[in-house]
Amino acid sequence: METETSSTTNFHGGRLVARRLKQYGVTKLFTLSGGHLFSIYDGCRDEGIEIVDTRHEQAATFAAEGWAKVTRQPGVAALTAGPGVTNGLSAIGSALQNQSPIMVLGGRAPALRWGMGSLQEIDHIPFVAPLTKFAATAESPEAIPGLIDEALTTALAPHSGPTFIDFPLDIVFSEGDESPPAPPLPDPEAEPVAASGVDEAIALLAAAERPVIMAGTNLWWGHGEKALLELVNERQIPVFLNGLARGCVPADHELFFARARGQALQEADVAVVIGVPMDFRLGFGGSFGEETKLIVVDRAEPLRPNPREVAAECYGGIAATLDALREGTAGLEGATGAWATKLREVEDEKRAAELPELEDDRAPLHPMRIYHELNQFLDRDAIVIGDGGDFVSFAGKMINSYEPGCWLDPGPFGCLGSGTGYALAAKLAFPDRQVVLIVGDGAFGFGGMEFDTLARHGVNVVAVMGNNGIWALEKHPMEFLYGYSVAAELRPGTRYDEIVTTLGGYGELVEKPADLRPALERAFAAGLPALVNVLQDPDVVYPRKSNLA
Ligand SMILES: Cc1ncc(C[n+]2csc(CCOP(=O)(O)OP(=O)(O)O)c2C)c(N)n1
Ligand SMILES: [Mg+2]
Repeated sequence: METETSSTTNFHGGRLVARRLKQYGVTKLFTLSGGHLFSIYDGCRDEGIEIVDTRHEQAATFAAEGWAKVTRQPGVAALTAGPGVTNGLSAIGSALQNQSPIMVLGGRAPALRWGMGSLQEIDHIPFVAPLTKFAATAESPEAIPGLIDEALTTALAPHSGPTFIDFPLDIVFSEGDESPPAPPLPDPEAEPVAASGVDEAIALLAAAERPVIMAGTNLWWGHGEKALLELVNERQIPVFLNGLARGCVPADHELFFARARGQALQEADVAVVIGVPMDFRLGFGGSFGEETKLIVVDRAEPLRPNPREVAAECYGGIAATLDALREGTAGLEGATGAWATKLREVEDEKRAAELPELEDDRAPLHPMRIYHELNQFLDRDAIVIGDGGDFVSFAGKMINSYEPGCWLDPGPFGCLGSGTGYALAAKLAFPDRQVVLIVGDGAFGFGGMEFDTLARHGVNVVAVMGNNGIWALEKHPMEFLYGYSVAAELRPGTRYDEIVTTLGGYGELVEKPADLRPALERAFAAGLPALVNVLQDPDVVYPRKSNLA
């Protein structure tokens, strides 16, 4: 198909796509087949980009997001025209709210007959644009490399997020010249210190007696984990983490706290809020005390205005800004040990109160017992992925992260079904590490067929299911509010493990606590994607304050 000319080289559109991806170091394309994508596949085959095909486009798109989350390199999915793209929308919406840099490539009905009613013809751009930072249609083969440059650059630039290009069938099958080599992509480590707010922040921090740090996902996207650890160590500031920041300070660090969060954020005189919006997870700012002075550090201005007054706003490179805060407060009094000691007492007391639940020997099992057993299996660098309702809330509490990029949850968009896609990508990116999927029986329904994908591609993820036969995160609150529940039941005791076995994986049912550990041992040793289907007590209610707002 290629013809050499004196100054430029002609390639078909799909090959132009693949050549650009290769220049940027992309090694995997997550997809589900469709004729509109054939020339992109052909290009990937020629360029040595691995095609990983799933059973639903949502999973392919979540896999692209999972790839981004664990590698911090852009994840790429290709979705066929029309229903392929619409099936990917929930995952694109998740990537937008998680600020995950992904690029979605769409097939598209031919430009030549546009508007005449071709198969799967629909204009994606108007409905994809609100979910992305950039959405465009390739108008010619020559335009393809430049569009990919723009889409990947935009995906990675702060705030990072999803981008989209679709390729009309006639254009992606035609030949065109390749434009000059790909320019370098944005480098988060080179982002400069915040242009303003740093002096105010230093003054606040230097005078603080009860400082805390609350850090979230953009700390990870902004490559701020090393700078955070140095700031925490040198200034002795207690730290709380959520989202992808989990693990940026190891769970066994003397200044890492989790259970003391409510009290610490309320009583802090100064809180440094790093890379996390003050959304529902932080009570729209109300998680901090009324008197707490806030320092907000992020890669760029927040997408929504801060919901409460902020004393110092520092928007710029997270690592450079945290370094500036550390250096600017060197030699100053700073936090006293008494504050951290008090929080440690609160933390220890709350953890001690949980001990009986860890040993709970009821059958079906208590979720805390399940995690107590699982924790004994996990390596320090295990990647744990949560997909479900209450079962995952318990995991969020119980699973410790010791390294960054080890905890993947759906994030604030809260989309059930992200887990199998995330797990597929995480294990492909790190084949030698444990990748464990924590999945509710409800959540399994959205992506369970991806065990076929895992089996076909030889991706040995171990899933642990909390099978309570209900949508617990909905059933319990509805009963609390109305005294009854509807649309909240699933079939009790369904043998989801047998589905996995049928799909070519390894499955086991666990009904009693004593059987869990040996089942986990066999699952990890199986050399196949595995599901340990653990029957879980449906009457255990997760102690949550609110789940709707
Ligand atoms: C796509 C999608 N649909 C519905 C919901 C609402 N929802 C949130 S948690 C939940 C229950 C999940 O049930 P399961 O996975 O069995 O976990 P459990 O709460 O029972 O532990 C539901 C239905 C959602 N977040 N995402
Ligand atoms: Mg359930």
